[in-house]
Amino acid sequence: MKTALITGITGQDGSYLAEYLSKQGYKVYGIVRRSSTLNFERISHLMDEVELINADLLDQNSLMNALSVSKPDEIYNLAAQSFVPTSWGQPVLTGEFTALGVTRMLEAMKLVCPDSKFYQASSSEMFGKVQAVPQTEETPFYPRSPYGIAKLYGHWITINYRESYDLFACSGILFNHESPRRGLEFVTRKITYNVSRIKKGEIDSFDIGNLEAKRDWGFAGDYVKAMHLMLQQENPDDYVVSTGETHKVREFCELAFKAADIDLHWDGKGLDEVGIDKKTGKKVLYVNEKFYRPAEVDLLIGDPKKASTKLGWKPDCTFESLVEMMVKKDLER
Ligand code: NAP
Ligand code: G4F
Repeated sequence: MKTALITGITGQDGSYLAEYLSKQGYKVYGIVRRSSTLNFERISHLMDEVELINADLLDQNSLMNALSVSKPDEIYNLAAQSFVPTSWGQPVLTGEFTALGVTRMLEAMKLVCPDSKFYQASSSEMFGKVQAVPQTEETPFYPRSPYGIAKLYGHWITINYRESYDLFACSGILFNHESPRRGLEFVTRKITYNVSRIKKGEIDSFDIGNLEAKRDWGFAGDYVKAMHLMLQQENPDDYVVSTGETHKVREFCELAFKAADIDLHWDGKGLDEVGIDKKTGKKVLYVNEKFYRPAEVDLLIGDPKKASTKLGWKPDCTFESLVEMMVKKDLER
């Protein structure tokens, strides 16, 4: 039986990965930080299958202890401050978690279990102001947020530990991936959750930011399989994981309302633009400057060719099914 240790097991990806590895017959350990109320909603169905260890990315000793206790064959470093807007409000903390946290994990692995395999959760946010379309493993980085910059540090320190100490360390440059377990502050879940509340008559409307931003959105359940595949290869390497399609936030809104049987049409321009329910004439969506970013990433679209040819990975869930799945789950809640 193989053993895996997941940091960030309480997050969206951590929960899908724990589920997947457990089904593959792994003994799964997860790192959780102590808090005054339990925060295990996404893994409540897995509590008999996973073993949780208290540790924090800010605390080197606790990470070393987690590795000594679990003796993992594979380490998946998913923990991070992952919400881009928060990274402008808390840039130093974001650097501590999302950048230096990776060095702490790699140091712990180097000292406690150098023969383990390591996965780092890198991000398409590192491409930022994109230097090529589509983005590949060779595309130069140009991050646009303290989060993107912290992730770039994590990416390079992973490569550096691989080259300096011959560790089996891989970095997955994952494009946006979503699910019904996505945090409510991210745009996709914010839309599907609020559409379901409008449908149920709980609210009349909600506010949104930049409708023109384009993202390459996939399903988290598909993406965790790519993480696992990277650690099953003969040699460590870095891979772009994406669908190869891009869509505007505007299109996501239209499809989400459609999935709730509401035909959305637009009126006005820029900050005065509103989304209107065609049947009732009610305004259901307002553009609010509050959700604009100091520096935006306008377009992301990844080329998953390397992941497809070398890992044999491909996403199963389409953009349309992803939106429908998320709206359906929010309506059921
Ligand atoms: P998420 O839902 O925000 O989960 C983040 C996890 O990190 C949570 O379990 C959180 O624990 C944990 N964490 C945060 N700070 C910590 C600390 N100091 N010590 C220990 N644990 C800590 O993120 P996600 O969407 O699952 O993403 C997983 C990883 O992939 C992140 O590194 C993210 O930056 C990266 N990524 C995500 C995407 C995407 O589209 N989802 C794309 C590219 C890369 P609590 O529950 O205690 O807060
Ligand atoms: O859903 P978002 O907040 O995701 P973002 O910033 O792309 O970051 C996510 O994906 C990264 C991979 O590229 C991860 F590394 C990161 O951890 C995270 O998972 O915003 C997506 C887009 C942005 O352009 C934003 O300006 O949606 C736009 N947007 C428009 N209105 C909004 C809103 N974003 C949010 N969060 N809330 C809005 O009301």
